[in-house]
Amino acid sequence: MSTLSNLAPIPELYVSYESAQKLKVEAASLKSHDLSPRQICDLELLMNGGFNPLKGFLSEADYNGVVENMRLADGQLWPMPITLDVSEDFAQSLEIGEDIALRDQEGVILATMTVTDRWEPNKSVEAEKVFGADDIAHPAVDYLHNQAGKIYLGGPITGIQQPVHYDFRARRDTPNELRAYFRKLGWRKIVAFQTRNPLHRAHQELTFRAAREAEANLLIHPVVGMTKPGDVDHFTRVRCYEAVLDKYPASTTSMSLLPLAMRMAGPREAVWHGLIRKNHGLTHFIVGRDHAGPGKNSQGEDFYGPYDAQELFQEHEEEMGIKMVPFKHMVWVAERAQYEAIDEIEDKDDITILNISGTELRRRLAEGLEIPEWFSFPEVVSELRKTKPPRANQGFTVFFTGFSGSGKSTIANALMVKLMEMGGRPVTLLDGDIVRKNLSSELGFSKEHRDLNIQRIGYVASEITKNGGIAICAPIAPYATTRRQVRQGIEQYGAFVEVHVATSIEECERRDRKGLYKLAREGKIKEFTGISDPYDVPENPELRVETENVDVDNCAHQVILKLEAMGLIKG
Ligand code: PPS
Repeated sequence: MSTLSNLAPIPELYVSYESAQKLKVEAASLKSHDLSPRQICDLELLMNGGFNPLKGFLSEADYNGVVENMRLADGQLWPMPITLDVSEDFAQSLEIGEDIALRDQEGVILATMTVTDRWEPNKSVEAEKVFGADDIAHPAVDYLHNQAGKIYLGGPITGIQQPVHYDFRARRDTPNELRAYFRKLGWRKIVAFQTRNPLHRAHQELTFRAAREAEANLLIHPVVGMTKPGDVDHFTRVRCYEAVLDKYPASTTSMSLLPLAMRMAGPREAVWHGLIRKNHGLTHFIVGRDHAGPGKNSQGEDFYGPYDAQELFQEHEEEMGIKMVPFKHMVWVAERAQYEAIDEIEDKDDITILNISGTELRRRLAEGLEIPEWFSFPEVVSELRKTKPPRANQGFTVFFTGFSGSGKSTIANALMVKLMEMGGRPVTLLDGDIVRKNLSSELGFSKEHRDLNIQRIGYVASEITKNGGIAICAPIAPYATTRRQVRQGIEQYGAFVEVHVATSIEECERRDRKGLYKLAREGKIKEFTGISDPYDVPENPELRVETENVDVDNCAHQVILKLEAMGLIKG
């Protein structure tokens, strides 16, 4: 394999500017699919050649090959299913051979696709084969089962325009733009560093060494499409990267942002990342320990072995045409005041080795503790502190759930008053009845309507949490899956504290404060939770409060104590 890039342009799926203008008008009358954020990322890399050799969303035969053995139907290596998942209704409304318009979230037509294939995938098989387990603790498996549509459409794409980005425009490059840039600078050997995290001193040291070892230039190539839920947002990260970039020699190091939607698929993802980088004109790629690892499975174990990604990459390196540079685990040696690769240190017993894990870093940020200079750059730490203030200054949501008449609203009201008395953050109460009056007045109590109601509450609470406020929600929220979705939406921005108000149905019916239970028993109110409609008891709420023989003030106080224990409020 040559270690020099040929840097010739690679094929894109866009039509010329003139044809695009014409096609855009014609496409307005086609049936259209509104792309999800992940599909927009996939489409961008399909259209600009980042996913070369793909010419569109996978056909059924290509999909089967990719899932089974990482190969397209014609035998080419491709490890990740790039599929267009849609609803059953939309899929059924189409004829095979029909062209559809693909729109972004504002309705702008980005591309058309000729639908050649339509099938219902076996998602459990996809999860097992591609992600290693049918376990929703894996973010991509969760997406597959809980967000992706039931039916996949496949077919070639005709690109009309790139998705619009308003942020960091000068830092975004298509594969051909990067190739042209490398050509211009005369760079023929370039090592890429993939990352979804802020860079600290150890990263700088290891990328620097990787480039030196490969005698190559360095491209910091962070993912800004979609990363693992809970990661530092890309706005903050890019500001951090820009600060770190100044520490590298400008003549040999550059940075470009990649609009990729990661799947956290470990070994397969490493091979995928390699192919994408090859398409961007790179010759070498740094693969670390547990590359693109998704964290722990539902048994608390790692999904993949720490070196699985390196092994799979190495197996396919020759065919991929991009060389792996294995990532060294760098640690700070206090006595020598420098970073060293842990496996190269011979006098381990005589020296002090220091390291701060990602978890420890998050803890220090959350608690406003010191982050030493040997670990990171002051500019990076100050950026991180701005977006991740200590927990006691972050927004959060308290989500009460329980039967009608269980006492949710009363406790929620008492909690609101106590929090307002403490001051510091704005507090909003989203009580079941208030929401039904102001946000959900057209909804009834079918499963579909209840879910919609809870999703609306979750959305408002996530916005409040994101902006540093406290949201107190108090709906019945009878379905565990919907509560979990709301939790996921909120935990990106702050804590989600689920409080199960565990008053028994017998007690609620005995109290019957609104007289509704009587009417439900008489059949005058249908679908009544606990009487004629289900309630999934929360399995692991942050707090369960009993209300029988306990006064409201005490119940609210239990919540306050929990919030204090979680570091969300100061005592
Ligand atoms: S849900 O399931 O979360 O969307 O319900 P929620 O928005 O909290 O609304 C519950 C309040 O509506 C009244 N009500 C009913 N509850 C349950 N089932 C049926 N069929 C029903 N019909 C009306 C009831 O007063 C609930 O108020 P709370 O505050 O929970 O007692």
